[in-house]
Amino acid sequence: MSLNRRSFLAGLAAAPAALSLTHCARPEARRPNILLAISDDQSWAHASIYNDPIVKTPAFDRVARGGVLFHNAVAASPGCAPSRAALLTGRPHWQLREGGTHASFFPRQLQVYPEMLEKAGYHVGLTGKGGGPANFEGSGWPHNPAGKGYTARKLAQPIEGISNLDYAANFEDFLKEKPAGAPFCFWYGAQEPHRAFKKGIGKEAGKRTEDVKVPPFLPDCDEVRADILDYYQEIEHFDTHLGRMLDMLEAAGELDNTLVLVTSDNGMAFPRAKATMYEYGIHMPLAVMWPAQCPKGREVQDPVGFTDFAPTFLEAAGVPVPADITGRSLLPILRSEKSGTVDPTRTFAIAGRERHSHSRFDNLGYPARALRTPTHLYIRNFAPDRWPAGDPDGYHDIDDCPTKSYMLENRDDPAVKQVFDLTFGKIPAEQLFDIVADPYCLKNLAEDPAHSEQKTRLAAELETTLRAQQDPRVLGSGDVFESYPRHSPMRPQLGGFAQRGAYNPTYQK
Ligand SMILES: [Ca+2]
Repeated sequence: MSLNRRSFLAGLAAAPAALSLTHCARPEARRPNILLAISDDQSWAHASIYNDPIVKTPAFDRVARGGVLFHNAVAASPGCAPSRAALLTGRPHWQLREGGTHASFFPRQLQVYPEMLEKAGYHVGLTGKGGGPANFEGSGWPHNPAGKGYTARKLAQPIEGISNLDYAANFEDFLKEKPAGAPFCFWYGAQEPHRAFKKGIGKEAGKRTEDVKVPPFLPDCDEVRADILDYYQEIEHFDTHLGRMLDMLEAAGELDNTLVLVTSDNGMAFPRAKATMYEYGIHMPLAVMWPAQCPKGREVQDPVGFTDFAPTFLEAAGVPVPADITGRSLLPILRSEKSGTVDPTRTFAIAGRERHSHSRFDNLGYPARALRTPTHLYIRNFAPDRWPAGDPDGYHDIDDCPTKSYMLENRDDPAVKQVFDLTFGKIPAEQLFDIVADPYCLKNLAEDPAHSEQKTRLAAELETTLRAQQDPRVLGSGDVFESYPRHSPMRPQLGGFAQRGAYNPTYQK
């Protein structure tokens, strides 16, 4: 025992009054700050601590090492707006009416965790991309439900394809406005690695195409490898600003009592990833730390979902969790000392999708739901007659990009045709993947007799859960998802005069 510690303890023994003061001032007795850092369109595998050989994510890794690295985090949806809506509300997007739909209204009466924390005395703010895209103003919100925006500080040298916001500097401005003694809740929403990328930005930074391990659902060629490098470069931009924010908090002595959660909203904007229910669409990077309260250096296999984040933040802040929140707080996992499976009652997480971009006749979506266990992914497609990647006049549910162009141009090349058909072609009503053996979701086991018992069990579990949550999609009224207004641009060549959800100012919110 050091002399300092011995004299400190001796001092406590001699002065009981000092002990009680010390007790009151314990860091864990204070409400924590909440920092959410969310990238845009990043698949789970792409952080250095997940063993990606190229991308460097020291800030993400720092949070993981200082707390918990999750191996089975599942986005609520493979698209921005529904996934972020579930994160904000703690509820699945099928319970949120227009609020769970891409680019629609976001009902003002929805309860979101940043506003609840603000009412409880938190200093709340946002930089970058919050909830949405959605028409928040038209829904009566004073600002994005993720918080009041901080946008004054810009990058000294803007980079093509990357937001001109200096996210970390805006966080600094936000901290300066924080009333003394108040905890904060901040949403850092990077607009990276959302497309478009500056072509060649990865190579310019010294990354090498020969080092890329191309997921086998994409053609392996230089064009795709270079596209992946550009994606990595944008992830690093997100991570750099997170690192600056962590350093600021550490310098201010605030890091120890800050609950930091780092994730993305949906998978990488490549074919068979974003806007699909496959692993690279819904499996997310996730690292969480709260040094004052949570044992560090752990890796957890429990499946967790985006509806779990809001109740985690509310519980940590001592704010009652509303009864309609379906997610479960992660605090028991975070406070545990265990690695591996911490809570054996967490056996699966669920995700779903409806309408994403305007990509099908009459503005139709691609309704699907999925149940993800630590070993299997079961997907139910409710309209298998539709094209999963969008109608063939553009396959617009896949973001335009060099990889997509390459696949379209070379679709008849035998080296491309198999992966092209797999992703751009129609798919059956049920899909089952063994994601331990097949993390790229290439082999559908749904019709394999050896897996029929497994499939039946997972299908029943999904159905039971969705019914309990009153999902219109399983209750026979799924058409409601096709009826909500869309505020983002519509493609005139799709649907002719019958554009469901075309903006209508008289629509009753
Ligand atoms: Ca996104």
